[in-house]
Amino acid sequence: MMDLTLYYAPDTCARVTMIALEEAALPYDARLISFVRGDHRADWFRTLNPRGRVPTLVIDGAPLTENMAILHWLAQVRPEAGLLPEASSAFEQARLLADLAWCASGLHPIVTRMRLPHFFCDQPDAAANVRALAEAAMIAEFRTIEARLAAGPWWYGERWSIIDAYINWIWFRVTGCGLDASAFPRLQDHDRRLSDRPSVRKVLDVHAAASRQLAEQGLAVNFDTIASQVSQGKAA
Ligand SMILES: N[C@@H](CCC(=O)N[C@@H](CS)C(=O)NCC(=O)O)C(=O)O
Repeated sequence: MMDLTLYYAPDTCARVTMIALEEAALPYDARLISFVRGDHRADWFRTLNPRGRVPTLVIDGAPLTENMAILHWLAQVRPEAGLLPEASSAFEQARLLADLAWCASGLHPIVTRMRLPHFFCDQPDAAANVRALAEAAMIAEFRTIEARLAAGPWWYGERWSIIDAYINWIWFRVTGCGLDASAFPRLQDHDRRLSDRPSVRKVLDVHAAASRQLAEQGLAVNFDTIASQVSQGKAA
């Protein structure tokens, strides 16, 4: 039996990793970290992940970082969980990696630009433009996903995969910061169906409880505070 520890923060992309662990039915220890307290910048955490990010999964004492690598590894060690479709050639395997890479390096950075536009320009007045450009890029991506969902309920048609959880986390993040969901009825339906999965329900409950716990300790992430700290040069 492997010893697994997942470092996560509520509502971050570590939600996708946690869903993958639940779907794989692998026991793991979930360790909540606080961005507000600066846990991710602490030396102990940097030894696990020098970039100070979640998710970080420690496997028998060895850290693995980058969501796409973690998800790919989980799909390989637990093929029976069906996190990704079976690949019968190197080419098919590479195409699955392409989808994971698109989520992590194509979609996720747009989320960050929408939620934290002030991190991407040194002119406070221009943050609204960064946000508007990011939103336009996200809408273009969602149009593609919406069109693909016409062929079946999930990204890979009739079969669910971890790509669906990744897309859904992106959806949750950007509809949660003002993107109008009404133009994307299939993505809305995808969200409803995904939320019915026991793994997802469980992880949403864990993240909600973690958010409450941090809020009670005065450690809730406040995006307005971050924006004002950035404009005053106080945030990293
Ligand atoms: N490329 C990384 C990005 C991970 C990432 O950006 N995680 C965010 C949460 S969604 C984080 O830890 N942010 C903390 C920070 O940037 O200081 C991955 O895909 O795992």
